[in-house]
Amino acid sequence: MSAERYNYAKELYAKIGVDTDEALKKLSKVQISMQCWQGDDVQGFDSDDALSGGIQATGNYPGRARTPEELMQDIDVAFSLIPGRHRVNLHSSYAVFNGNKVDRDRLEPEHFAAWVKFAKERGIGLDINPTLFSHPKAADSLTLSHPDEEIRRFWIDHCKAMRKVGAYFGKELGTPALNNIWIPDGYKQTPADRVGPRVRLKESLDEILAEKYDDAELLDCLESKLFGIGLESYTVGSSEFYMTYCAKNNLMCLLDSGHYHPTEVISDKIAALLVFSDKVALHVSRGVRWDSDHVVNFDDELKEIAKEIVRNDALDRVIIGLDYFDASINRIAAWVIGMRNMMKALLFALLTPNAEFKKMQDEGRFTELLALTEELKSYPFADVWDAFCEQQGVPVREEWLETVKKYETEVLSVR
Ligand code: RNT
Ligand code: ZN
Repeated sequence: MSAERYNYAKELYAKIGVDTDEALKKLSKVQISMQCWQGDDVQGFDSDDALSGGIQATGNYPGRARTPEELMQDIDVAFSLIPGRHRVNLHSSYAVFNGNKVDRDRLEPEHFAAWVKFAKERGIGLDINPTLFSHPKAADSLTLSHPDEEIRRFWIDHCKAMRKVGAYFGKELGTPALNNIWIPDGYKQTPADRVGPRVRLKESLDEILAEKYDDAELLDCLESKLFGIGLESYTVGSSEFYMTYCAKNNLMCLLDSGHYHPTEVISDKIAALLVFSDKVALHVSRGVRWDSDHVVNFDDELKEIAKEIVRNDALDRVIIGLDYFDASINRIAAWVIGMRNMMKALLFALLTPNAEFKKMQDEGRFTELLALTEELKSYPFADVWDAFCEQQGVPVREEWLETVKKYETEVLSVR
C-alpha cells in the first residue's frame, strides 16, 4: 500500500523535475546533533546546582533522566524512533566521573570515556559544549568576561579542556566534534561600561582558541545571544560581537533560532553567512515570545531554514543541532518530535524544484513562482516521508507514540 502511494508521489514530483529517490538518498546521510540536555532539563551530572545563566527549563513532567545510564537509555529509545543516523550533543556537565570528580577546569578526555563507548557501540558522532553556567564560579552570570581574573582564568581553562575533549571525540569516532562556546555573561541593569567586558571576552577567546586542532577532529563555533532571564539589559556575547570575531578569526558562528528579536529569523542569516564562511552551525529551537526553547515544530520558519541549507547545496556546510529543553511533556517525545520535524523540513526542501524556482526569480517570473510555491504545499509530501520512515526501519506517522507511552509506563513513571 505505501509503495503504491510512494510511486504515485514519485510520478507527481517527477513532473516538476524533482527526483524523490535522490531526495531520500540525500536525506539518509544527514546527521543532526541531538541535544542530550532535553533528557534531564539541562541538569547534568556534575552538581545539584540549579540551572543558571539566564536560561530556564519549565515544567515538571515526571521521568527526568538522573544518571548517565538513564540518559543513555532514553537517548536509545528516542533514536529508535527517528529516521536516519544522528549525533549526540553533550555539555561538559555530563561528564561521567565514577567517583573521581574534578572541577570543570580540570576535565580530561577520560571523564567522557563512557560517552565515547556509547557512541562507538552505536556508530555515531559526538559534539561538545563547555558548560559556563550552573556552577558557583558562574554565580554572577559572568564567566569569560568577568572582571575578576581568577574567575576568568577558571573558565578559560575550562574551555581549553573541553576543546581537548572535543578533539578526543573526533579522533576516537572518526567524525569532527563541534565545540560550541556559549556564555551567559550579561547584566540586568544598564551597564556603566559596555566595551570593557567585550574586550575581556575577546582576550579570553584569543587564548582559548590559540591552540590549533585538526579540522578532522575538532570544529569550533561561537554562539551569540540577545538576552537572558535576569540579564535583560546587556549581553556581552552579542551577535555583532561574534560575527565580527568569527569573520576576523576565520571561525564559525552558531545561530540559535531563539536568540534574536522575535521578528528576526535565522533562515535569512544562514544565507548571509554562507557567502563568507565555509561553515555555519545552528541551534534549531523555537522561541515563543522569548527564547523559551519550545520543541521544534514543522512550521514555516523551520521549512525556510531547511530550504536555505538544501537549495544552497550546503548540507555539508551547515551543521545542524537542536536546542530546546521542554520539561512540560514527555522528554523522549520532545526529542522525537523535534528531530523528526527537522528531518521532515529537510525532506520538504529536497522535494522542491529549487533550481527551477531560482530561475523564475532571476527571470522575474514572480506570479509563476508564487503559484507553484503554494501548489507545492499540497503535493503528496507525506507519502514520501512515510516511505522514508519505512525505509529507515522506524515507525510510520504517530505509531512511534505507542513506544513512548509504553516506555513511560514501564520505565519513566517508576523513576
Ligand atoms: C542558551 C543557549 C545554549 C544553551 C545550551 C544548553 O541560551 O542557547 O546553547 O541552550 O547550551
Ligand atoms: Zn543554543
